[in-house]
Amino acid sequence: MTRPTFYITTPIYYPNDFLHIGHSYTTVAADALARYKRMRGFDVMYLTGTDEHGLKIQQRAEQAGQDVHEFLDGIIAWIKDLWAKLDISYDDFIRTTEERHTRVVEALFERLIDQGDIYLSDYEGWYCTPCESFWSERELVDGKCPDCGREVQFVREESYFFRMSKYVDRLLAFYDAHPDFIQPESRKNEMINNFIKPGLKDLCVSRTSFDWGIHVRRDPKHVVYVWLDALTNYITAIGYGSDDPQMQAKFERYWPADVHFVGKEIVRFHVIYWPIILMALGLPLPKKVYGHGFLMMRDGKMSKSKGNVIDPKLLIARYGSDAIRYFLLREIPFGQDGVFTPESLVQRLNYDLANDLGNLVHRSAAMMHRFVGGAVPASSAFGPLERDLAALCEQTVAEVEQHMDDMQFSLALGSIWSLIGRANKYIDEAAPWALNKAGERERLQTVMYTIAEAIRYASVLVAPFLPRTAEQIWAQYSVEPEQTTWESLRRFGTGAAGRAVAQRDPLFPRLDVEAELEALGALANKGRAPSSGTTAAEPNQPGPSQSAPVAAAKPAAQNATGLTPSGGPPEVGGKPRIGIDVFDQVELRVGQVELAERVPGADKLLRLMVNLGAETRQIVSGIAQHFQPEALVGQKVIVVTNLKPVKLRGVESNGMILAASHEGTLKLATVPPEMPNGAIVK
Ligand code: ME8
Repeated sequence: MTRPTFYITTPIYYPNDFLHIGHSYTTVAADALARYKRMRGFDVMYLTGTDEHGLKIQQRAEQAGQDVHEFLDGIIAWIKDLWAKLDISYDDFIRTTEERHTRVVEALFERLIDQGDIYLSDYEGWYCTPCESFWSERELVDGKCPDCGREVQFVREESYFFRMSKYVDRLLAFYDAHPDFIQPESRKNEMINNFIKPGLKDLCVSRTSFDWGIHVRRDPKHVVYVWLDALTNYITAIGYGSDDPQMQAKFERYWPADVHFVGKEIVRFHVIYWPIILMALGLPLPKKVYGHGFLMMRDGKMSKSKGNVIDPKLLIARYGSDAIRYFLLREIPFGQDGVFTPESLVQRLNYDLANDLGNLVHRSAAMMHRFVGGAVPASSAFGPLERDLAALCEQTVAEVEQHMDDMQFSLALGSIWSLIGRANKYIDEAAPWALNKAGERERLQTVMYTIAEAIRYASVLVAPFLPRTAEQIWAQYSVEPEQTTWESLRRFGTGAAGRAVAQRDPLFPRLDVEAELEALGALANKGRAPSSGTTAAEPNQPGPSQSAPVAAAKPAAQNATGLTPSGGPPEVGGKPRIGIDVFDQVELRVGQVELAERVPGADKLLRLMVNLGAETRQIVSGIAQHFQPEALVGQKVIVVTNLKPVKLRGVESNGMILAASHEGTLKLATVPPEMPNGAIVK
């Protein structure tokens, strides 16, 4: 039986500079999905690569005093080394300077001219070199590029154009027939309203003002302009236009792509121009384009000139690749913007990785040695506690599958971490130390088996996200390969007994918050400039083994939590002063009330359904005496989104809304209506 295929791509990045943590974000997300799909039995094709033509690249090579090829080879080696360090499991890496690509682009350009889809005309407009984008006068903001705010140049030159306008109706019909094509859905209206409704302009697809690119065969003073060149990588890489029958079969096998992952700024090229190019070539269109949000720094978008770029290799060297992968995928709901703060990184590493997962694996191994001879014992019949944990394990598998289908990595990790939390709680409740003391051997063995089985579930579930950690746990707990498959998670209790368990250092060290914040501050903008001329790949220096502590932990609990030690500044309003890192633990987002109703039998409580962009949450709020429920519907509110869920009068509340209170009056804290649901409040 042939396996179903899954073809996933990242953008091909511009190698005009070293990549930063933002590029790593897309690549890590695609990697997690590719690994997950492989575990689910798909024949996966994961493509990434580099977009190597254009004026910008030519200029950077000149600045570096290098021949373009030499310049590019240096950066590409650096990029491949980055992906190796981040454990990116791509199946192919395409460079647009490769012959397999250039030859096909040349041929298809000729064909599109012959077909009348590409025609020669004159171009006049404003050009932003860093963004490789043309803008009309009307689109400029204060005379500058609307995307990056930099200077633009007026250009007039003979150019070839792609007749986009001819395909607009077919494109809109395609959107209608494939409502899931553009994800998240909110981006679809933006595309239609901003680019299609005002009248889709024909796209300039050649330039004569620079030389570094694929030349038009019949008119070689023209160089194929970068988006036509770039987008077609998705088909040339898998064999489109190849003479080799094996490559042709590969194209048939994988095309159309299942999903293109892109940042939101290039969604437009992927959902308008790319489908139209494919229509002109008579090819099927990709199934999905997912436009994720931006990873920002506190002071806005990352940029070298602002000095707020962090070199991902330095982060990996300090914390290990899994820690960085985890942070990127857990911290930011896929589709939304998110802010990278050193505080949030350190908190995630300390709480989720060191405390929750690391501690579960570590303390359990120690107990295996202390109580049951260092091997997983056989279990007797499960009691209620075990059945409860078993049910959660099986339910978590289903939840993760659903979230992965929706490409919601942070939610998938959230589900897995709920399970890890529950497993830790199970240990506290089942208290193996007490069973040991009381000599209840049979029960003790059942408990220790259950712990090992929960750890096996967690390790398999985290494997797409944290591949090294999964391998480490499997090695430590001697999990046989056939028990590390997704299918091995169908029934709790099928994991083998008798496996030896080794005692190892903790998987993740607990970090000293202050020392790390200082170190992270120093890491910012430590990326090397390509003009340094030393662009050859560094020797592969893997990060520290994840088991090796990277910083000596400072035990001072007050410092670790950011509370001011006694003798610090005076208290404010009765509460002690806190450090920014404590405040940063609170996640506040903009929400909109979609439903409000009284909780039966509770005169103070309202049950609200609040839309947070990526999800709608149920929140129970003690404000019923101040508001009519109907008056709240549609209101923008500020929600504390990372509170642990609680039950109020039997109704689960998953968050809290903020309100100001004064002398018995209560007013909701709100934001202007134009702030989108899910926006961060800080
Ligand atoms: O646009 N947050 O290349 P590029 C999240 N060559 N993602 C980010 C990011 C950030 N701060 N910064 C970059 C190009 N990215 C073209 C693409 S595709 C046919 C041609 C990621 O080097 C994100 O995926 O500017 C974004 O779309 C991409 O890098 C831009 O990479």
